Formats: sequence, structure tokens, C-alpha cells
Amino acid sequence: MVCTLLTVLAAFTDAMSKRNLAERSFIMIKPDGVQRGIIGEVIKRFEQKGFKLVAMKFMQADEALLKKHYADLSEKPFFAGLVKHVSSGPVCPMVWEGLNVVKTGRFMLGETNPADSRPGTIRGDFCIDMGRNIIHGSDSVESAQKEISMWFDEKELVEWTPVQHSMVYE
Ligand code: DAT
Ligand code: MG
Repeated sequence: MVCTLLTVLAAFTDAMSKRNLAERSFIMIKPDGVQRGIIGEVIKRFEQKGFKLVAMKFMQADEALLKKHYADLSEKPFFAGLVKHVSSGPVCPMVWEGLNVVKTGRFMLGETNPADSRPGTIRGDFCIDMGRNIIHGSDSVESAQKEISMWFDEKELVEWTPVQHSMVYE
């Protein structure tokens, strides 16, 4: 009995130790979100959830960077309009870190089409139209890594330990 318990405990500890608390996602408030004053609301939601801010800046992105960022969509009919819109004004790119932040971040954003986004999600609460869905979030850990390196230098990613760490993670 004790032996079985110890085996279960060891397996549990092992699974816990493999959790990636340092997963990162690239989140960016687009010009429509900036113009509508939603930067603070987005930061609030990611902070409240317990995620850790690793990098953030306020800038205007040129078309070359956005064509690279949205390269997977280059054949889509909305590509030119998308690049034009996102380069039209300031954006607020950020890196957030935490367990499952990529997947959870996408849940927090809602669906690509705000009409399919539930209330309580960012797109569900703050926008209506697909081409003005106010925020970008990485769709996989792999694309997050690519996007972070496109938008930030390594030295802009800040190393720090939030004092609340042990109150967020078991
Ligand atoms: P997401 O931003 O949810 O990852 P995506 O990567 O498929 O969605 O597309 C990037 C952005 O392009 C999306 O946020 C808004 C715009 N977009 C996507 N599909 C569109 C469409 N059918 N019409 C207009 N804009 C679209
Ligand atoms: Mg996408």
C-alpha cells in the first residue's frame, strides 16, 4: 500500500517537474485596440490571471515586419488590408510567460471572428468586426518563439521573479 502510494507520488512529482512554467506567448494590441484605449484592459487581464510580463514596447511597425509576421497568410485576399491596417498606427507588442500561456492566451483573446467570441473574452467583450479584432496572440509555442524573435531582441526580454510566484503555482 505504502509502496503504491510512493509510486503514485513519484509519478505526480515527475509530471509536475516537467511543467513548463516558462512558456512564452507573443501578444500584440493592434492599432484599433490602441486607438480604442484597450491596452490597459489587456494588460490587466494577463496580470490578473497570474502571467508574467517579460517584455513590452510601444511602436509603429513597418510593412516589412508585418509581412514577415503574417507570412503564413500572404496568399489570403485580406492580407494587403491586414498589413496596411496593422502598420497604420501604433501597436503594443508584449511577451507574457507562464504555464500554458499560448493556449490560455488564445482562450483569453477569443476567436478570430469576434462574432464567434464569447463574452468574457477580449474579442468577445471589445470588438465586432474580424478586420478590427484589436489583438494578436500566438497560435502555437513554435510560432510564439518565431514571433518573439521577430519583435524583440534577446536583451529586451527581462529576467525577473514575481514575488507572487509561489501563490500562483503549487
Ligand atoms: P488570429 O489573429 O485569430 O490568429 P489569423 O492568424 O487567422 O487569426 O489571421 C490574422 C488576422 O487576419 C486576424 O486576426 C484578422 C485578420 N483576418 C483573418 N481572417 C480574416 C478574414 N476572413 N477577413 C478579414 N480579416 C481577416
Ligand atoms: Mg494567427
